[in-house]
Amino acid sequence: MTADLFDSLAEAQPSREDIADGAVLLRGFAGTIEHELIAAVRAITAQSSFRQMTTPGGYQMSVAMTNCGERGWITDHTGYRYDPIDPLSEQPWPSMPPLFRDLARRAAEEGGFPSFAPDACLVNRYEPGTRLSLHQDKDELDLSAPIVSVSLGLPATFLFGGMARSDKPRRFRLVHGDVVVWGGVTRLAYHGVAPLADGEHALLGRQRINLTFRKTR
Ligand code: MD3
Ligand code: FE
Repeated sequence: MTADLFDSLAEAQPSREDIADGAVLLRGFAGTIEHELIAAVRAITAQSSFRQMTTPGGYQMSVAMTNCGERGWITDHTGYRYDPIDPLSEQPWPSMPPLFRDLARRAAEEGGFPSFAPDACLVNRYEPGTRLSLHQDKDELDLSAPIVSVSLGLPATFLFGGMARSDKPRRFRLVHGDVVVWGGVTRLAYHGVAPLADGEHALLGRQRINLTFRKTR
């Protein structure tokens, strides 16, 4: 069976897989609303474009990012933070589409976290060769809330490490439509994304888009 055929079968049959303590992989959970999600991403980026941010250490990230919701994650020479204003447009971030909110809430519930109310959605764009090095997400005040991630476009190899940066990461393939709920002790695990392999996605072309829903306060 080809990888593409396998992916389409997986999308057609949503499944639930526990991948770690508090982390649940919902294969194909977002597949049924793929067109609406992509249209919403386009509307968001028309207001707040994708941009490559620079870390406090002076490195330009290879992944391009934007946000929607009440606050957006940004990094610059001063640090990392959630800010209500997009520094590029100098306007508030686009509001979070109800479709996004509902998807995140339904997924979190499925993953065992009822009434998840995200106030921020970070939108990451990967082009072939781009990667996200191992890191922890700890800029959110309420670490009892999960993070919900939605993968669209080209498949990626997700690196899932432990509580120490030196723990050898496990590798997961995440494909278009996959949703993961990251909660519990997993919330502070190191994680990243391996350099994106080149390819062509039927709806998104040569890119992968990842949405992460967060409750930041
Ligand atoms: C596990 N994004 O935006 S999503 C990020 O595919 C980020 O773009 C990756 O890491 C991406 O911060 C991974 C999956 C994810 C997100 C947050 C986590 C996994 C996580 C937080 C804790 C543990
Ligand atoms: Fe992260």
